[in-house]
Amino acid sequence: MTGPARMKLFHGWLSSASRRVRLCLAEKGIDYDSVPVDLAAQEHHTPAFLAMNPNGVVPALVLEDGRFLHESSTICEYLDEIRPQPPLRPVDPYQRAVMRNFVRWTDEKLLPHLLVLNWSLALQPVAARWSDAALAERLARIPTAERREAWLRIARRPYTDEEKRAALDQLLALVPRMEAMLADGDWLLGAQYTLADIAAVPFAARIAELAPQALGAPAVSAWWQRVQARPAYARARLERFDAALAGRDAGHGNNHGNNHGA
Ligand SMILES: N[C@@H](CCC(=O)N[C@@H](CS)C(=O)NCC(=O)O)C(=O)O
Repeated sequence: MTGPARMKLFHGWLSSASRRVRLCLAEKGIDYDSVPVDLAAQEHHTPAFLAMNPNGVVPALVLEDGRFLHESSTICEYLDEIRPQPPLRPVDPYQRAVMRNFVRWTDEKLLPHLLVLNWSLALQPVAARWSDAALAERLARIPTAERREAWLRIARRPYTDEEKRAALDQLLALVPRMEAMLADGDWLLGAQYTLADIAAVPFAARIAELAPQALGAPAVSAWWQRVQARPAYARARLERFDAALAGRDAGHGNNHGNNHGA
């Protein structure tokens, strides 16, 4: 006997955009089918995946009625619309606009730098082994020029230590920005936990691993403790990057082992 249809999330365990959606689903208490996508095997560049997300990136959400949604920020807003409790967006339109601008800032100004750091660890060892012919064939499946270039870099011109240091510096811009926003309350927009906090969590989690001292700013440090104490944080399973990769490299068959993220 089959139960009622559930949403299906195609995601990467280590992917920041996927983590954001898992956090949102967990806050809402929505049960869903989890479908990990193997990025190194380019499962997200198959025709079947591109039909769900034409950008060829994770996550993609399949709704109960079979329709698809992509873009983590859009998915989170959609989930808040259809499942209003607990609310994850401010009621005040101005605050909502501030929330959206913050989320957009994390997408545009943080994710590209985290990509440099994460792909160097997770994808470079795999992509560097591809032959020129295999690489050309793989690049041809990637729908955007930006990500084709990123895959070419990681396969053939790995990011230098200097580039990685610069990427980390850019990522750390999150901390002073959050410290200023937290002057008015426990969460980024004041008293309410919102999609702005959820957008920041995956980046904070990586900063906690890469440069833990940077999270020492007083308000950010207290925020990070509060985030980790939320039951939804545990349910979203933001496993440590190094532990997940060690599991993969040791060939453990855990469900974190075969996928990678930015
Ligand atoms: N703006 C997109 C970004 C999605 C994205 O970049 N996903 C990364 C993982 S965080 C990915 O799929 N990387 C693999 C690739 O680009 O080939 C969103 O928020 O959904």
